[in-house]
Amino acid sequence: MTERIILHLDMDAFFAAVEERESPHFKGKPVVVGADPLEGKGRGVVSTANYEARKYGIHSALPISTAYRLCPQAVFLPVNGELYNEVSGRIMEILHKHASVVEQVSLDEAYLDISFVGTYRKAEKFGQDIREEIFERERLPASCGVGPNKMIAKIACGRAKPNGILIVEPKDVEKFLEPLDIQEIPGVGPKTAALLYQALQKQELTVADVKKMRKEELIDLLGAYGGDLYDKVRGVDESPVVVDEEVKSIGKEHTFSIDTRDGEEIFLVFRGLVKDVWQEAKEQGISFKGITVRCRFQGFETHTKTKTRKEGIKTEAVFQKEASALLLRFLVENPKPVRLVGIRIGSLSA
Ligand code: TTP
Ligand code: MG
Repeated sequence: MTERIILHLDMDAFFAAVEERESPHFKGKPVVVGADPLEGKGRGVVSTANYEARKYGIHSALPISTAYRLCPQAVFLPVNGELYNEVSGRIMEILHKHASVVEQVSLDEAYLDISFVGTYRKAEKFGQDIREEIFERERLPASCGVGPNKMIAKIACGRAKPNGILIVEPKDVEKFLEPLDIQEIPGVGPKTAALLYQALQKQELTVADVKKMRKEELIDLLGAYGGDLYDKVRGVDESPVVVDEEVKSIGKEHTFSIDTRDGEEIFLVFRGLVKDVWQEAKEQGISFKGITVRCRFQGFETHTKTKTRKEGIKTEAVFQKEASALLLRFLVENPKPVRLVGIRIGSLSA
């Protein structure tokens, strides 16, 4: 693969930053967005906290009752998903204006393949210009990481936060990674880390420690992922920046007026969406193999599942069956109330 230059952009404390922008008198105060704390008795979790609130140990996914205990004087706000969605759309538009290969990963995060700029010096200027444009237009801080692949760009962006930019040139990649905790490598969660600690008889491991392991050892310990990890600790990651197929595909979604766990209601609405998408695809003469189902739970946690069949989908019944099976998996895996369901078709067949 020829040498690439990849940029990762991620907004700082996104939901909280939007709220601070909307209410300037929050400036300097700890702000927590998420479930209602109900004076410490509330259920649900923190969606995000601004950097001021993070000083108290508050972070995403923490029970809201714990957040209240840590900092009862913080400003606690509900999640205003529609607003963040709108802002996100405008930020993504800015990115699309400057690059054609943009992969949006979440509301506030995207990868850009900016190999076209040619040099890392120009890449730094590109990143700074984008951060400035976002700030000028939206008054929101963004951080950027730049490197030869997605993994390095993402880790660099995390280390540039808040409101910074970090460039890691190919010659510096290994030096950059070596001192980092092994859990900074994407895909190494607590379970993988525990297996590695056990194998190396240590309580903590850096990338440099894991780099000493042979490829076979890693594969024996972690299966196929061991092979990937062998590459990753060496700074190698060939995954491409995947352009969203949205323009070519058809999709529909529905936001429930009240978050619900009523399976009958969820499936009734969902079957309607699937039917609409099927009709639209027929009208446009589009045949397709891929189905993506999106589910947003209370707290704005959004997930997608995709299934691509070998053959095109020929009947509405098959489409309904495949789509429902994906949705059912969400409901089985996550007990939270559902806020939104969506269906999208992709992978168009010839
Ligand atoms: P992140 O980019 O992970 O976090 P952040 O933007 O709040 O903070 P930073 O990037 O500076 O570390 O997530 C983006 C938004 O997604 C976040 O503002 C709120 C939402 N979110 C949740 O609702 N639940 C979660 O568990 C996480 C991680 C994020
Ligand atoms: Mg962010």
